[in-house]
Amino acid sequence: MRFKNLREYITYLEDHGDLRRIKTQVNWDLEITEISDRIVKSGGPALLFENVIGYDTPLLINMFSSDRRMKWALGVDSLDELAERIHNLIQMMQGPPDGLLNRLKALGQIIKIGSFQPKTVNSAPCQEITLTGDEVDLFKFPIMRCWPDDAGRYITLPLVITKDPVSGVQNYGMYRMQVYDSKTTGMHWQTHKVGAQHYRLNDENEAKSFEVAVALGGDPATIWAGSAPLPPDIDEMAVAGFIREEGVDLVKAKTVDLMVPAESEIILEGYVNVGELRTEGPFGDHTGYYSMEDTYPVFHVTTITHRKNPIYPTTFVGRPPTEDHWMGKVTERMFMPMIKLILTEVIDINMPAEGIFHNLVIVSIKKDYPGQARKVIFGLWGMGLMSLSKTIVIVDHTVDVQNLSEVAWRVTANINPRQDLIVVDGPVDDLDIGSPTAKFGSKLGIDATQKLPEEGYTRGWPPDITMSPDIKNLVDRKWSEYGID
Ligand SMILES: Cc1cc2nc3c(=O)[nH]c(=O)nc-3n(C[C@H](O)[C@H](O)[C@H](O)COP(=O)(O)O)c2cc1C
Ligand SMILES: [Mn+2]
Repeated sequence: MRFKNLREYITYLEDHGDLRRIKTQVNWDLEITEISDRIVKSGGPALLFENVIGYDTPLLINMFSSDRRMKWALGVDSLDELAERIHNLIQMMQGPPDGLLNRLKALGQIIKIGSFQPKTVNSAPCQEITLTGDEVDLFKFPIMRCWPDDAGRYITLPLVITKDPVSGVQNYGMYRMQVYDSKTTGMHWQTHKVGAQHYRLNDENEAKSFEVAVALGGDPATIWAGSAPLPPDIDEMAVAGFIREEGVDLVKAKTVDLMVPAESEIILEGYVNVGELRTEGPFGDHTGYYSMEDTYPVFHVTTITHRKNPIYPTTFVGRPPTEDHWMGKVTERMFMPMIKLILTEVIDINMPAEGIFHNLVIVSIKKDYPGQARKVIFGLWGMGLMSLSKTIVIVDHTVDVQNLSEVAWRVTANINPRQDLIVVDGPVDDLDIGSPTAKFGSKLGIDATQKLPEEGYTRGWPPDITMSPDIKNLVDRKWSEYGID
């Protein structure tokens, strides 16, 4: 199923018993977090709060927070299906396929992908209502305060749209926004993110300010795409189109020179001044800790457009797992084929919820030569946002990285700590709490593969214990005779 917008997705979830409408009055201040956190931790449904104190606008939360909903949101049967499609795409690009039939197939694929590109439309549901001047008021929407020590109310599921001032290519990133007052917010793009890069490019070009638009709501693949760590010049909307197999409709924003997803619920238009920084935070973050005050740019909202009866989409993060875990799992699956393109020995990757993406990356490899695990560790530390991985664990291909019990067993059994741990210094995630200074710290690589003689392991790796197949068959056959169950 493909969704044109958030409404269609909500209807689908409701039809499949995976959405609850809550008509009881609730407070945007903390109460919704507590309800949603209980639901997310128990694998419950998406929630549509229809009666938030002081608001007519309904609030949607937990729309992605299960494996099943995440797959529905993207219109796929499994996340590996998505990885498979990317793998095929990469293969197609790698060289001309032999034979006329294959060539025609490749041509067909390319044409198909071409039709998934964003399309420009002239009128859009997200522009049914336009608010300017004094009408601009962010408090028209039921924006949550998530945790007791949060500095204020935060927009947590925005698609922040900026333009590279040199190439003109737009970027779409999900960066939370602290609401300072009715017309200004923080703009929490971290150092290593493309929004921050656009800010720096504008600074280098001596621009005084630059335009920013923020989309809230839209079809679920488009919302998700804002969280994908794509290389700067890869268009998130093309990726969203590729996932849903239909181009995303874009419309020109009313007052800024940026294209915004036409089917959004709400669009904020405005600007960021270069050099204007303001304290942002504390914010109860997906690390499970508060991210403390820091300074970030300020977003000035000059115009708001929205649908006639908008729905406000949001999320909260906190002690894992929270909704962002399921959003991140898609990234993990989708990026595997691209990682394998360079690190061909990689078999599987797991970034478990407890490791909130950058704290723990477990990788299985097909090891063929000495030192190969180290090659993979350093390769990942040189690759996009993977460079921020604090702990990388490498195991052999025989280990199921998705099984954390198996990983704990193999890793602790296999390592000789003095030899197998690599510690290096480098850039760390802005949210890292372990490094004594922000943004710079150390990282750990663990080589838990079987060691080879060339790696100094000369006493012969012991074999795994497995039962012989004939005895297994015998016991299978006789199982009922034993009278055990
Ligand atoms: C719910 C959620 C909230 C996020 N909040 C932030 C944030 O406040 N700041 C940030 O830099 N990244 C945040 N991220 C991660 C970015 O969206 C992600 O790194 C993405 O790659 C950014 O887009 P970019 O690569 O185009 O910069 C968040 C992700 C999710 C799923
Ligand atoms: Mn991007």
